Amino acid sequence: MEHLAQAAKLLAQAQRVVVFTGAGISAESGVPTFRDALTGLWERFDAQSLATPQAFQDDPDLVWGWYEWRRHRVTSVRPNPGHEAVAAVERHAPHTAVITQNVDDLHERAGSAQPVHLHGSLFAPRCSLCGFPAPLPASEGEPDDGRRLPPPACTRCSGPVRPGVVWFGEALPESALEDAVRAAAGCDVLLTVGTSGLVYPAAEIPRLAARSGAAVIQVNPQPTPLDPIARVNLHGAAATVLPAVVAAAWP
Ligand code: BV8
Ligand code: ZN
Repeated sequence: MEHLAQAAKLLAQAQRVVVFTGAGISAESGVPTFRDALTGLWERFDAQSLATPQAFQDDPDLVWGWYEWRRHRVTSVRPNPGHEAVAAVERHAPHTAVITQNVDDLHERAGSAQPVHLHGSLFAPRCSLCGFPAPLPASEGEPDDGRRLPPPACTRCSGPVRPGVVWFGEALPESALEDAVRAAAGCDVLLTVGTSGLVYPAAEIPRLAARSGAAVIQVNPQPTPLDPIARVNLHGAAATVLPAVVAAAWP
């Protein structure tokens, strides 16, 4: 059976669906994927060295400037038909959990009720010392080429405010990971979209679903390490493929 029709059939029959997303689903909104979120000022770094507590400790202005540039970029773009198709799955399938590795708010803005953010969010800064939530800085417009910005001071202890994301070497939020594991272990279908499947423990989620007997459908223009566990591999862009699968599953 043609791949798209096979994916649509699996989704239409599923009682419990997990949609697992990575940076690729936001690419067509104009949000650079994690690998290429390094332009201008940050070009000479690789994401894994910049997205760390050490980098923030060594150069808080450089790291805070990168995240503020990314946050403004997200604020200035819109969800794409891929995000909207994910919200449509939630409306059609009896039970759907959206688990994202992304730190943008595009799933929320497309209508997804409560996406689980395994790696935190650009929109939840907090004090790096006492953890107190910090207000989002008033937007002085996108630092287009990006620039170093001194992080704000915590209103409670004056410590430097940090982005509300999970850095390499940091543990994921316990409740988010627990929700994701529970959803993956109990679903019939896991739809993985736009992730390289390289970063752990998040990358364990689709593999756990497959081990628990779920059918994994992958949407990605490139092959990824998840290919072998996918029942159906749809090689294409999320904003094109996802609406087509949803239209075929729920005509
Ligand atoms: C942890 C938030 C332990 C920040 C992110 C050595 C030292 C320390 C840790 C490790 C180590 N070695 C390994 C580890 C573990 C490490 C890890 O997995 N490293 C990897 C690189 C080997 N993991 C961690 O450190 C994690 N924590 O292990 O803690 C611990 C435990 C207890 C107590 C203390 C500590 C934390 C990992 C979280 C890191 N934070 N994000 C930020 O955003 O700045 S990860 C970040 O990269 C993203 O969030 C995402 O999850 C990840 C990968 O990005 P993807 O989403 O997959 O995007 P990518 O660019 O890779 O790929 C895009 C895909 O989309 C591609 O496949 C492309 O083909 C596709 N695509 C493109 N266009 C489209 C498309 N698809 C569809 N449509 C399109 N149009
Ligand atoms: Zn504080």
